[in-house]
Amino acid sequence: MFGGLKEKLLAARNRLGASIQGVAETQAPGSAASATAEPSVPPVMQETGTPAAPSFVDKLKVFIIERELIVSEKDVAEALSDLEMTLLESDVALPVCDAIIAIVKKCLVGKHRKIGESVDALVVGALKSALLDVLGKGFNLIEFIRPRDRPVKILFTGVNGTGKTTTVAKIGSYLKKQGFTVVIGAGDTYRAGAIEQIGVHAERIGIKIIQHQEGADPSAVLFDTVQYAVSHKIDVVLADTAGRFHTKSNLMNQLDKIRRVMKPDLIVYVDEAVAGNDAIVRAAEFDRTVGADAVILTKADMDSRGGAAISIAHTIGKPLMFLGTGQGYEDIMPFDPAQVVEDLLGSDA
Ligand SMILES: Nc1nc2c(ncn2[C@@H]2O[C@H](COP(=O)(O)OP(=O)(O)O)[C@@H](O)[C@H]2O)c(=O)[nH]1
Ligand SMILES: [Mg+2]
Repeated sequence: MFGGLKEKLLAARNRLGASIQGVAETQAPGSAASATAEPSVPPVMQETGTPAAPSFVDKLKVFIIERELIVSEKDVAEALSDLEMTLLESDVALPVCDAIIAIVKKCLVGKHRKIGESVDALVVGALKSALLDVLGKGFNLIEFIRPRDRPVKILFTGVNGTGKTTTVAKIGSYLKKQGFTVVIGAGDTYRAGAIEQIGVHAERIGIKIIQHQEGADPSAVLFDTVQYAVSHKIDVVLADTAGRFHTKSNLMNQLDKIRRVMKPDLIVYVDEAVAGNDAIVRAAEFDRTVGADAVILTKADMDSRGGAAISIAHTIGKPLMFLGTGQGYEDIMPFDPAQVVEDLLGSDA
């Protein structure tokens, strides 16, 4: 997941580190700093027995800041513009790139008195703060459900084929494991085979489903689902819906009716991570027309660029709640910004 982005961030981190190391060397009288760095690099033994050259990151890690270091904007300008290109190539939205660059710059430019810290730690710290800032806090579904009146009604929306139905099943299974009772409403009455598809999922995960005939009014199905949940004291209603494009006003009106009839506590917008910027544009449109309280990005397992996941919370101002990571019911993970940043920058890759 996001392997391409991880690799590119490592390269950007190296370039930033190299420019700061250059500054430190020129500010150290007689290049004393660089002299202290070299001998402490342990020679890494390869399987052949010949010592391998230490990686660039290793060199930066042992390049310790030994005296006050002053970094100017000019010193890091080139490396920052490389970072910007890296982010744009990874499908990170432009305003998010700008926000990341501004924070990294703010962290790096100026006086550094952290004597004893490595140049690499300085750079990684700056990148981490920037990523954490744009990723926001995430959204804990369990904490959302727990204190609310029953049933807690969750409506899933989005375009066709992005993984809504699969996600409804995954969330159903996840909530069941957490001890909640769940009912699913088969609100996609539009696409041929959709009712059967969600029916098969529901049976496999052992969750009750409420369904009408193909072509029925989805508002009526979901109204019945809520009634069922009320009379059976079910904790959570998961409402599947037909995929639709925000440009089709009749279908968007239908969604509006569903919203009025069902009165969801939470509207979840589902899209696929692989759609990159398209997912962000669509999410913003859905949020504007029917509203969205949280986002799920599916197919993160097939997405190497990571741009949508990095950009969506900052761009539309709604938290990313889960990432879909495969086709199985277990393949869903709560989106934890700290964990994602750790995965992207934590080890040397
Ligand atoms: N690799 C992968 N495939 C997924 C994921 N989520 C859904 N899919 C697949 O995407 C396809 C469309 O899913 P579906 O739930 O029918 O989408 P819907 O039209 O939005 O309801 C199916 O083949 C799913 O198995 C995911 O996280 N990873
Ligand atoms: Mg579906």
